[in-house]
Amino acid sequence: MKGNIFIHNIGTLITSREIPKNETMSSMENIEVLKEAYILIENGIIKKVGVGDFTLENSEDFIVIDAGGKVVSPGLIDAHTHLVFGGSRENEMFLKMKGYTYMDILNSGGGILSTVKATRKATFEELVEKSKKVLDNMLSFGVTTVEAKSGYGLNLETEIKQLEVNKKLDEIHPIDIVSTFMGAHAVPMELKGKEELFIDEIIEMLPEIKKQNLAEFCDIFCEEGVFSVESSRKLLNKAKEYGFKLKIHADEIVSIGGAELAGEIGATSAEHLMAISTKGIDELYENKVVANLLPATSFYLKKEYAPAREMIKKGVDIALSTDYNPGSCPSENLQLVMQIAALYLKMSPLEVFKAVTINGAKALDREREIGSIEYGKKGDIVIYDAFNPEYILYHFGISHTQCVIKNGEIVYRTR
Ligand code: IZC
Ligand code: ZN
Repeated sequence: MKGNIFIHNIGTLITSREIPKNETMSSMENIEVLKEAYILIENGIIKKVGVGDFTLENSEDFIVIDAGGKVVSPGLIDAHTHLVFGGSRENEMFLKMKGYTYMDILNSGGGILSTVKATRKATFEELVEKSKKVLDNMLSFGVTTVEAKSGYGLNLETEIKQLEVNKKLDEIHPIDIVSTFMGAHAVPMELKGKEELFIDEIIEMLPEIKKQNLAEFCDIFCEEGVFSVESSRKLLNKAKEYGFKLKIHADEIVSIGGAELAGEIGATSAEHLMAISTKGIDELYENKVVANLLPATSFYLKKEYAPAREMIKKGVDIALSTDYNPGSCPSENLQLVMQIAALYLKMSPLEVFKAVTINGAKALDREREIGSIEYGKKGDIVIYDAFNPEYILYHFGISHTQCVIKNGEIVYRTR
């Protein structure tokens, strides 16, 4: 029967179900881990999770998988990507080596603006084909849900085209797509120097995007030299009125108060946060904003890493995502992000797994449906070719995925 799977002989099952904290755990280590466990999925939904022996009745109705004593986790969640775009920007990598910064390149009409040109030119079908390949790679790393932002159109027509590509991908690919409208990604060439005017244009796009039900979240690149805190406040408050949930690219390069704004407006998540202030950390904590950290971007741009340990000490919920995009993170490898987080953000294995499962779900307001292996949630599961979680973080640069199950069906398998 479709969506019926029984997985047994699981050596270590990271269910990511949140459990009460005790004094030996950090604020991010309170997730359940079971030994010698099994999972029963019926009609795509998790029906039973347990340890020890379990006799499966009517086993002929189920696909039975012996996990061989290996590690199993919920399907991974990549809660921040710029998935859909035309072209690529390998030329910038070598400009950066000559000393040009990300912002220098953007200010001279390259960077985001060169991707805007290529995305405006690309057809709907071209964008679908190109992004589908990326989703296949993501799936091979164990990812079963992806957030995808627009923001390479900077006009209504192309922003809608990008969001329609998201919708199409959600229909044709096993990975679930969560759509974010990010028209405020950069000021377009044709309005250079006219940030306020452009913000008003973006605000005018909101009702159309909402009417066509093309995005659940609204996001903005709040950064020195891109969009100010005032512009971000204006746009995001309007978006809230129209019923969008909010995200904000905050304190990536300079600390201008983006995290504080995330707290003030009740954003679901704040992204990047490499330059966050202590006050910003307090605001995230007090307003229950998820800190969505993107350490592969720090790695790629050779920049500071976000102060994850300070955030964890305060009690902030951290998610980890790729930031997959053609400029600052041309990689869709979420397992590499996990490995970088362990090495450079100094996160423990449980903290890392929590960040890419249940906290990724919180960053997308999906924690009631996905992100943990417990009764009633979607049957999204990863089986790793590894016997302990530490090994997955230690052996870096490869994919440890052995099998991915989405809604109770096998959608990727290496052996
Ligand atoms: O295309 O450079 N940071 N937006 C904000 C990006 C990176 C994507 C890009
Ligand atoms: Zn981003």
